Amino acid sequence: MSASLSYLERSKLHSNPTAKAFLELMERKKSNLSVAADLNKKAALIELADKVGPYICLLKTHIDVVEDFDQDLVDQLTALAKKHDFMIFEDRKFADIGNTVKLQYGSGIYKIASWSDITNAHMVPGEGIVQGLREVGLPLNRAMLLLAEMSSAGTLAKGDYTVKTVEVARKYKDFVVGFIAMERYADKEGDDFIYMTPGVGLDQTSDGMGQQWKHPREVVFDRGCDVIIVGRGIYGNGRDAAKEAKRYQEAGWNAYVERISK
Ligand code: 5IU
Repeated sequence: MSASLSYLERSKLHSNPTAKAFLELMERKKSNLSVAADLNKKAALIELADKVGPYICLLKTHIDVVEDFDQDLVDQLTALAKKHDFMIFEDRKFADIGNTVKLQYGSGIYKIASWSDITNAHMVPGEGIVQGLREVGLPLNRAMLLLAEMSSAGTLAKGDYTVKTVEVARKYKDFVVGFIAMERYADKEGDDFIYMTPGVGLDQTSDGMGQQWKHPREVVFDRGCDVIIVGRGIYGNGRDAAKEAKRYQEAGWNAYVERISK
């Protein structure tokens, strides 16, 4: 049901302020594109964020790969998020018990909760992981996604694991606002999850290391997902990142418009 509603209509169904603001932002900017900025130098990451900023709704980071990380990087990224109107998603994939993830999320060098609008976690440890992250994130108005599936070949996140993950998300809807998933699951009354999908490419289907890339239309129109996450398709192989981002923004948005008008 929610696959046929506009992002703006769906923003009204959320109580989580980040989810609400994110869906409004997507509509305002006409973008369901997230760029996966897997770069290991601060300057390169800032340059990419500035180039693709006008076309994206969400910058996905792996902050722990940045060799020269410092607080100034965070300050610059959050300033770019304001300038270009996008949100930040630290793809941390927490995977420990509740008490440990609380520390990993709120403290350490990165202090992820202080700057990342959205983060995510594996369900392997059980629902304590959500309770731990929620304790830190909710007072800061943050949101999280659960990893219900992965894009890589041979992933163990499937079947019953995925079903149980969705059940936990329903229990903590004030904080768990969506999934990393490869397709949209059947809605239950009151569901409106945001589906974000990595493994998206217009030109190639595989990287030879297990990654599998699908066309944006397959992801958004056929499979009903909401956000396409694109990395190397935009910045790899000396590509013109701004030009590619525009191309992916249009492909993702057209597939969404087609979906809600069917
Ligand atoms: N990513 C995946 N698959 C997954 C999950 C995360 O590719 O199932 I969860 C991340 C890894 C990388 C980005 O940061 O999404 C995809 O980048 P490429 O478009 O360059 O493959």
